[in-house]
Amino acid sequence: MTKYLVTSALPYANGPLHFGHLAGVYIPADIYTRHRKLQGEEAIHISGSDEHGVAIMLNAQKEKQDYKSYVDHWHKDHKNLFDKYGVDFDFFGQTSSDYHAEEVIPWFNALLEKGLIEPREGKQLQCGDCHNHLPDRFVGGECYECGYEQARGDECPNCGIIIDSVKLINPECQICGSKNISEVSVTQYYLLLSKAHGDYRQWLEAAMPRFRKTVTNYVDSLTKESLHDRAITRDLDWGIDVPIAEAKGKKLYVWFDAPIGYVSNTKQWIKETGRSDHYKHDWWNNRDTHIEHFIGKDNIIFHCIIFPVMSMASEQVHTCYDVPANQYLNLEGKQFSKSSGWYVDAHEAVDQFGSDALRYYLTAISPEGSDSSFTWEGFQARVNGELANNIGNLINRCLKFWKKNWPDGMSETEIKAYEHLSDMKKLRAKLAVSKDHLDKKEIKRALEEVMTMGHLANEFFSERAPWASYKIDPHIAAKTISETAAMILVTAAALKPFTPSLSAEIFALFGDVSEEQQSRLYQEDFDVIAEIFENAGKTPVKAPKALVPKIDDDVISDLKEKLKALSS
Ligand code: B3M
Ligand code: ZN
Repeated sequence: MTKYLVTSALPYANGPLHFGHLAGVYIPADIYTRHRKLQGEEAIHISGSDEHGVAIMLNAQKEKQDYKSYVDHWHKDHKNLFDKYGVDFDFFGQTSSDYHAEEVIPWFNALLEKGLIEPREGKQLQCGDCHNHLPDRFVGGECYECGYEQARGDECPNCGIIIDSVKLINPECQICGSKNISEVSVTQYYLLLSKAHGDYRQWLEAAMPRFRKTVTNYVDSLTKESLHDRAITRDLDWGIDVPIAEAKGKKLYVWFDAPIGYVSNTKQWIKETGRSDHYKHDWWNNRDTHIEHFIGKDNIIFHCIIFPVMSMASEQVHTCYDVPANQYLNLEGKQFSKSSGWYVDAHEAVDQFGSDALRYYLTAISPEGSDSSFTWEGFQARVNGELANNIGNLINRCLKFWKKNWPDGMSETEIKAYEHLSDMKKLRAKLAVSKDHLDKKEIKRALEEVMTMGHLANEFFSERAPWASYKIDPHIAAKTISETAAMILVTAAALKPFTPSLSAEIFALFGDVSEEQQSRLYQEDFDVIAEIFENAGKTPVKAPKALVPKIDDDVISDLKEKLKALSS
């Protein structure tokens, strides 16, 4: 049976995460893993903080903190944010930990032994004023491809190319600001990707049909002709030591060790939970495992080219099955930017609105096929118009009516009316379609389908108009109510991967509905509905309150004002 090893990009422990990260990577990966688990499949969600690299060093220095305390701080902050958003991990580790370094060393050694790593003398920039060597983001300048003036020494945020820092135009030291920069010769270890081109292309050709078009097109054209060798060591004092004597003082490049974090964190998960399976035999090297990397589009090169080559050539782990890479999410049409204040604090937002409303909207606008934009008005419109109206209101109206008129429960025929209802078949089909989209990682379309389940229930409820039929024959109204409630239960199950806490609240209205019962319902076992009604004493145990609070206009205008003020 297929097992699912879901990973989401290890966020840099280097500053706050914003909606773009949540909508592009973490919420989709969480929804997907929840879906697999609810289906009764074996699935794990692995991630952790990415804690090495020059960008982190620069910021820690700026904050006058030692590197370890700096990354620990952001690690905690991110974990806490994920908790608030209901993004669950089976394990969320740290790449600055000993267990991670231990896992990385055999990869380097295997690649060295197989002739895929060799030392080479190359050019690097050095600052003439502060005398630091300037790998990666220690230097910035103008991109030689697109002319963007704030390119970084490792990549250009504008055109996305990987930058060869010695080619930057007008380079500037990011440590002291000097433009007095010269080229020096240094020895670094290179990963000889060029040697692996043939094997890599063979793998890619087979893998491409599984990838999204956006991923395939990009990677295919980038690697058709050749692969370029890349330096994988640096002269820094923060990172994993290069494990050979001749390289004393050198550290591994952050992107060499980071993806191995998926593997080390899986191993540590097993260790800390006391499980008996093996991280390689049972997961990473198991031919039944689908390894699926959720990432943003800026991480495609490392996940679709470099890590697969490292994995194949070192024979440490199997290569991935899929790389669901998303596009970017903007904020009111412009890129998120903490430094210029074009930014919403994701902690404050979830403290104010709760996880359901935000998860709902961030999924509804998920940048799956193309870039998309978060707007406060869009958030209000979709939460009020869809989640609150379509789901919250219906539940409120239906269950209030039930509680008021049949507080001591309904009769057996009334409570079982849903069994003969043709709309239940339609609902089952919709649930199946939604799960089908989730299987294919079409998260946004899956949610759209779930919302049509709500529409169906709403239409049914208003057409049957139980408030009117009650006056003529309460027995008929009772049936309509219990039938609508049955539809609500199925919809709550369908919503579970997307808005887990809202689903839990809906189920709680019927007393103790176990996780097992919720899963069975998700798996289309509608007999559970009778069990739930029966356990609850054939009446809801709790009167519903406003499940999805409406967001007022003045709340939204305040938030828009705040954004404007911060960014001006
Ligand atoms: N930390 C980049 C990022 O957060 C990087 C991902 C590593 S995944 C192995 O965008
Ligand atoms: Zn300098």
